[in-house]
Formats: sequence, C-alpha cells, structure tokens
Amino acid sequence: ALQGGMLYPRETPSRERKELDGLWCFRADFSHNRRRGFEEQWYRRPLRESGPTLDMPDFVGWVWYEREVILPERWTQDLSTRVVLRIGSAHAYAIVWVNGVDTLEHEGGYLPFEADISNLVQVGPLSSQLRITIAINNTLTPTTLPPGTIQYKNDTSNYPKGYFVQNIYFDFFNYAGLQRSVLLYTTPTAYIDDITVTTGVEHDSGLVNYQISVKGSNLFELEVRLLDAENKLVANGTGTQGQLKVPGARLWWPYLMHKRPAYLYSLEVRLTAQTSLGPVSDFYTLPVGIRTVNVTKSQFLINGKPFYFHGVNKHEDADIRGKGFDWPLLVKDFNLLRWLGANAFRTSHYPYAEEVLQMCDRYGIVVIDECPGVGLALPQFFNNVSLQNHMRVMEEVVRRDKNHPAIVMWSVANEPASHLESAGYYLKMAIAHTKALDPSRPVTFVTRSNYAADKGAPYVDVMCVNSYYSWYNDFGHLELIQRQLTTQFESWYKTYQKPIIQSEYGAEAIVGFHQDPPLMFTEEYQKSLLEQYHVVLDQKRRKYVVGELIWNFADFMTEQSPLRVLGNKKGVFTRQRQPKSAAFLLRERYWKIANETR
Ligand code: BDP
Repeated sequence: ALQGGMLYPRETPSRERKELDGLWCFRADFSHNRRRGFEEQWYRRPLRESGPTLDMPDFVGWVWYEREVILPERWTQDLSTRVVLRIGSAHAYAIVWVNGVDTLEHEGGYLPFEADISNLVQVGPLSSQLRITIAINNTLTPTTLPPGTIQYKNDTSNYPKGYFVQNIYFDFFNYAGLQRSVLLYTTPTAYIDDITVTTGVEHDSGLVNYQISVKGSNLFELEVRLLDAENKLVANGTGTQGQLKVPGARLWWPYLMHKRPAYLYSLEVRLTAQTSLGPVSDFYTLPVGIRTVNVTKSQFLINGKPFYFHGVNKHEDADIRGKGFDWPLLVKDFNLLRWLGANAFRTSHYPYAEEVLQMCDRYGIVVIDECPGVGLALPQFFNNVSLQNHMRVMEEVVRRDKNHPAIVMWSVANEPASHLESAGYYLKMAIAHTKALDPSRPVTFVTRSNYAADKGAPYVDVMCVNSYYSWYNDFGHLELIQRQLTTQFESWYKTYQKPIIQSEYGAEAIVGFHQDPPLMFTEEYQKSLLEQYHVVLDQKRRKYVVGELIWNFADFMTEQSPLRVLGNKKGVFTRQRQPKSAAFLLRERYWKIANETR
C-alpha cells in the first residue's frame, strides 16, 4: 500500500507554496541507446539545452528537464520547516535529482508524486540554490498503464537504417513529459498528512465523517471545524476521526438539478503537535460537499434522487499546449459545458488535473473518474505484473481524488479486451481493489464488448457501454441505428439488470463539410447520427438508461493513421472550441432534459 497522503498543496497560515512554472531547460537524449544522459551524468551539472524549437513528435526515450530555483531563507534555515517537491504529472517514467542527488522515481503519468527534500536543502549557509533535474521516459511497455509495445524495424532490406516505434492501442496522441505544475511547498515537520472525508444524510442532517492522519509527531491534538459558505461555524470536533452532524445541511447538487447546486462547506483542520524542536501548528482547509451516491437495479441516485448523466467525454488536449495544463483553456471548457447544459463528464482516459476536479466541485459538474487503464487490447497485457501495477495506480487515483464531491464513480478501464477469460479475472480484481479502497462510490469499467461475451460485466455497479453504430459498421446506414441501439440496451439490461450509461457514441465531422443527404464526415451526418441515438435514448432513459456521454466534447490529436485526419474529429466542438452543428443539437437536448428532471 502507498505511504502517506497526497493532499492538494494549498497555502494556509502554516504552509507556503512556490510554483516552478515558466521555462525549463530541456534536452532530448538522441544518442543511439538513449542513455548518454546517464553515462555523462547530466544531473551533476547544469544541462546544456537542445534548443527551444525542437519538434520531435515521434521521439521515444529519455528527455531531460532542469530548473534552478532560489529558496527563501526561512525554508532552508528553519529546521521546523519541511520542504516538499511535488510533480503534478510526468508521463511516463520519471527520475528526479535535487542538486545532483537522486531523490525520487515514479512510474505513470497523470498522477502526482512528491518527496520531502528538507535534508537536501537544509544543509547550512548558501543552501538556497536548488537545481532540479527530471529525466522522463515516454516508453510504454506491456506492464505500464497505459500499456504499449516497442517494435523494432531492422530488416535491412526494407529499413536500411533500422528504427523502432512505440505501438499504442489507444486513440489519442501520447503526449509525454511534464504536463502539470512542478511545485515546492512547505509544512511544519509535524503535519496533517492526509484527510479522508465521506458524507451522508440522515433526515435533514448532513453527516461528515472525517479521518485524519498526522506525521512527524506522536503527541498532538487535532481540532476540526466545519464552516458553511458564509464562513459560519456549523459543527466541530476533535481527534483523528469522528462524525460531524450538520442540522439543516445544504447538500451538494449537480448543475441544473437544483437552484443552488454545488454547495461547499470548508473543513478546517488544525494540528498542534509537540516535536523535538518544540510545539508546531499546521492548518489545512478542505472543501466538502455533502451528498450521497447510490445505485439501484435501474437508477443512479444522487441525494436519493434519480440522476441522469447528460454530458460529454473529454480529453486534456489543445493546439500547441498538447496535454499541458492551461487555465484559460479550462475556463473556456467550463463555459462551453455550461452553455451545452452538460451536467457531467468522464475523464476519458486518465485522471485530469486536480484544478479541473476543483472546478467540477465548485460548479456541480458530475465526474466519472477514469484511470489510465486504456488500450488493454492484447492478451499479453493481462498478466499479474500489470494487474499489480493497475491496482497501485488505482490506489494513487483514489488517494488523490477521494474527497471530491463531484466524483460519483470510478472507472478502472476503457474498452479492455473484456471478452478474454484473463481479462475477466483482471477486471474483477481491479474493481474489487478499488471498492476496498473506497466503499463509498460505485465502480465501473467502460466496455465495447458484446454483452454475451463480456467477462468483466458481472463485477461493475453500472454498465458503461460504448457503441458506434453507422460509424465503424454499416457506414451511412443511419436508419439501422434505432434497431441496433434498442437491441444493445435490451440485451445488456436483460443479462445484467444494472443501470446503463451510453458512455460513448458519435461520428466524425470535419467542420465546414456539408452534404445533403448527409454523408460521413459532414456536420449533417454527425447531427443525424446523434438524432437517431436520441430517439432510443429517450425511450429508455425513463427506464434503466441513466446517462449519455457524447464522444467527444472536442476534436483532439491522435497518432497518424489512415483512419485519422489530423486527429479525431468526433468533437461537437473543434479543437479550437468552436461549435459544429451537433453542438447546437446537443445544447437543445441537454437543456430540455434538465428542465424535465429539475
Ligand atoms: C472508442 C475509444 C475512444 C476513441 C473512439 C473513436 O474509447 O478513445 O477515440 O472509440 O474511435 O473506442 O473515436
């Protein structure tokens, strides 16, 4: 199991935070074996850059990042300060040196990792200068998540020079490197290491269960105060665990389901601890939404009321930025979600930046949080080493994201080869592990197998089914959709008796392409295809279909292939976030559904 918590680094009266955004030195290791950086120990002295204009979309191997930073003296001289280095996401394998000292390694992108570097920075005068070196390798192997394979092309008659490629089995560009902020933050040496909050409702009272772990001292006191949105104290407690009762609690409701959605309380935790250097205090404030999530045979309930997911699948993707976190992009996307009347999205196909989830908490956008379990396409990917790694990744996902009220379900995988016997066992274990980590939320994986063949379906709480009628088969035959989709829903429901979400459906449209009667790749075809799906969704949504998530919110970049024209064009918005015709159709539909269910 993982050591310690992964609280989001917030500034508080006892904690400081320093973002290391801005330009890093960058050097790709183009040497034949990609190991020159290690042989020459590039972490020992300042890096020589490989130049700012390097374009290397197909590069596989190690790249090196470096950043120098000056620390405030109080961080390096005050021994009761603990200094932590935190990397928001490094895809896919990272090694970190601080002043040339090997400090930290981590496997897997999209999730944060950190190290206490106090010992390295509190070494006497002049210790304020810090050089952080991060080597990152983007190689995906059969045991990484997502998995991949490396293929060597050295048959000299066809490939005189010989080369190798990274094969991936998912449909988005494998952007690598540092994708989120690297930052430094401080805590006292005795500190609040983790907080776990679950909530409930009893009559008209809200219940907030908390569990707090403290590190750096065995002699401490904890005070817990719950404040409402006006900063009024509504409940308080002490100790490492307890239950707070909030009479007349305002609940956290999804966007459009209530006139005041997304109500947030703040849980203020105050630690006073004895340490060998004397008493210290630490403070941390966690936003808390009081809500319940339950699943019945045919319904998804939030606060006891049937909830219908009308939303999107997204990607972290944009021009120039790739998967790099970007505030203006985030704000734009949220404006568009609200314009659409979307009340939910799935973090297809990896955990998104924490700032995204914080926005969801604040605006009431419901989230299905998916781990990077995508492209589990080959039998060789379902082995014990992969499974152990997958479980560790779920531990990291739950540890990071467990306190977000917006998250109502975990997804352990997207479209695994779930017809395989070995996949059945694998998914069973991954789901059981996730449920053990967090018994408060349902768990699913997203399938595109046939209902009769799916070996993982028995273990999910909610069926998430993808289908692409009239797109990947029966090209152009929009008239078949109603029949095929009806059969899909009825056979899944009859077999498993679980609520179903249409977790993907859609068609590509190249913006500005028009044709009547509609042909594939035109805006009219995309729109007509959605309309056909909607007829059936409307018949079933009052029964056991509990959601529809369009594929995709926006166009996004993929690998090159004859199936993709500058990326995947199934967005209802372009990659630049401009609407296609389908966006107006969805907008009308989502607002209509919202008004009916309000
Ligand atoms: C589904 C995948 C998604 C793809 C989509 C597509 O889950 O990642 O982008 O199909 O082909 O199979 O557009």
